[in-house]
Amino acid sequence: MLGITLGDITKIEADAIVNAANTSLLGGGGVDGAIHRAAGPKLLTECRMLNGCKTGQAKITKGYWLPAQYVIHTPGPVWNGGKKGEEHLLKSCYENCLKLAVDYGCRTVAFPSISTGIYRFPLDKASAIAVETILEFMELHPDMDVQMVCFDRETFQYYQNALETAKGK
Ligand code: AR6
Repeated sequence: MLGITLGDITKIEADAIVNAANTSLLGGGGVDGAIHRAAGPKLLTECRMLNGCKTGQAKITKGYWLPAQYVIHTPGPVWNGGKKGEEHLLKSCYENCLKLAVDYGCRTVAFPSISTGIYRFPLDKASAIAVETILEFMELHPDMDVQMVCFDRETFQYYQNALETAKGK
């Protein structure tokens, strides 16, 4: 099932939560900062050993003090007008996170709205890509339980609309 919720992803008791990281994987602002604060300093220690991550790819760590067992870190694309492969890269983020989740036996996975904060990806496009990619993946893995955890009402509304639209197709 794909659910859309309003809340703080650091509080979610999923097998894995996703971090909208940067390519250094060494922390930052936004949801990345919140996840590192809530997980505690050992998360950064483990991240230092990963040698970064390319945009659109994903790497996994333990969750430490988080209620989630794992954190899947993915650097989303910075929005630069849409002609630099941003949409394809954002789709890759969702796909690669879900593949990694399956490889690690995770059934419940929570995503934040990747790239729509500091990276400025337009919410209408990002929400449609996220919802369509997750639904496509779940056709092959129907037992998975995925939620989009939105931090504000505007984001929540966009993802709800995207889910309604996708269901109507
Ligand atoms: N729970 C859920 N969503 C959150 C939370 C939270 N606790 N905090 C913020 N969000 P952003 P990006 C939402 O900027 O655009 C970092 O510095 C936020 O409201 O966190 O992918 C990284 O290190 C927005 O809807 O990520 C990178 O340098 C969404 O999460 C850069 O920011 C994503 O916003 C990545 O930028």
